[in-house]
Amino acid sequence: MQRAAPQEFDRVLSSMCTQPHPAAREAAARFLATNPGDPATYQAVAALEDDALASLGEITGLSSPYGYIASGGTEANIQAIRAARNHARDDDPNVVAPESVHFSFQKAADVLGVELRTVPVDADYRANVDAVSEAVDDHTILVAGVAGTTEFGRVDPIPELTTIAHDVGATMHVDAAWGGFVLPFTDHEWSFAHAPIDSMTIDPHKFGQAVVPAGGLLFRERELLDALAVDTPYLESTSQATLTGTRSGAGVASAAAAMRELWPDGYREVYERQQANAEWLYDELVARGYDGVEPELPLVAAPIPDAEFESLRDLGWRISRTASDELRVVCMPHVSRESLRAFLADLDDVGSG
Ligand code: 0PR
Repeated sequence: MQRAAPQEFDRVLSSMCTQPHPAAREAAARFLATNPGDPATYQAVAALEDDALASLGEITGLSSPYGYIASGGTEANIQAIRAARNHARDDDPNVVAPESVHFSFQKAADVLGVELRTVPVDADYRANVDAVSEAVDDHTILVAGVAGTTEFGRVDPIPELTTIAHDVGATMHVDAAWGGFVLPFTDHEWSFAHAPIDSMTIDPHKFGQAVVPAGGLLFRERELLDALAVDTPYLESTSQATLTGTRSGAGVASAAAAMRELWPDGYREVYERQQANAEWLYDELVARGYDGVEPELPLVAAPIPDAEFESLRDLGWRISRTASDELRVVCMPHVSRESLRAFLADLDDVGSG
């Protein structure tokens, strides 16, 4: 029987996933056959989920977080909106978010029957505060800001957005799915410690170096988590707040292990190395005449011609482009300076510069 080769990470430059930390891999293997959806039966993994939540609380400035380890950012975003909707009980609910918001918000709006109002970003790809302010009304149940956008790695003005949300009685949600494990080492105001935000998405399976699937959903107040709970009559535990039923114990155990191992020093080292890589790559691209977008977090975007993009893909580089055709290089933990040098050498071969 032929076996498929495992993913080679050398040339993966646009993914938001990475090689899991060895401790995360090992923990995942040990908990493969467990189901945190049934905590009374699988008690060891349920205890690890508490550890993982406590770590996520430390990372995001929340001393007693409510929430759980989700399947990823999509589930966490859907559930944050669902919690806000159930809590608000509005007959015509809307959600206001910058247009840079991840496409999981469209899925959420669709499954939850909520109107999604996306508003323009400013010239530097951040949520335009005035536009958000104009879009909210008495039926707004949630305002979202992104802390580390998918396309440009930008951080929205979270404190300002929080004020707008709370002025109309809406919940404030921050999507830090990708940025959450690097932002603690920057000056950005993004977390529960910087503004009275209500909920957050932060994914261990991205910069957290856990195995897939491991997302994170956090609430400041128990009320919002409780707004998700349904009764579970035949289980020992009496209610369940997650969207999925049976869940990956491997994801949960690996998230707990990765954070135990890496927070804070391991994550800081990765941030510093990958931010330096991103800035170096940006300078190299600009020196070659590409009109790059300055990396605020470890993500570089630059418009490149179709032909060059296709040639680089043909050479095996796993790269993608933004909606406006900028090449995106996401400097995840597996991306080395050496591989960026090799990428630039290939770009020089195929490019006009
Ligand atoms: N929020 C933000 C800010 C994101 O960037 C993403 C994913 C999500 C939410 C959704 O997270 P899940 O994919 O865990 O549900 N952003 C990446 C993207 O859509 C996901 C990705 C990851 C894509 C790895 C490719 C890949 O190889 O581009």
